[in-house]
Amino acid sequence: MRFVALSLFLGVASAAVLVVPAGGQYGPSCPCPPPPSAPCCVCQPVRHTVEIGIYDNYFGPDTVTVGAGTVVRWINYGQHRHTSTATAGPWDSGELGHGESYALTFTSPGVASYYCRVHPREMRATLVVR
Ligand SMILES: [Cu+2]
Repeated sequence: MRFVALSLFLGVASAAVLVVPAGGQYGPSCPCPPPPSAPCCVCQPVRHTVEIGIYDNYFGPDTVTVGAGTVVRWINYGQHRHTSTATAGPWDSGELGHGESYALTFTSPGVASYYCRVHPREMRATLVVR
């Protein structure tokens, strides 16, 4: 019975999220204006974004823990070209120049090691998704 009550509560909570008043947060890809305009689509909630810096020649921070559903964005602040490349293969940003970035959404828990293909010896880091 407790579980049922909790589910109902969560149902009410998520219904409330759908009627965020003007000024509420909407995803960058959402094409429709916020209420009170007539709803034209279902807007996705804004995803939490975590930034990881790429420098010459290290990732900072080199170990990052995020919650499932988080967008992780690597930004190259260095002067040289670098990559964010998963050791086990799930992603490879390709070479990023100064100021370029690469973003992924991590939807399920796990631990991934990644490195820079240009500087594989010195640039190594870990991403933990909980
Ligand atoms: Cu590099």
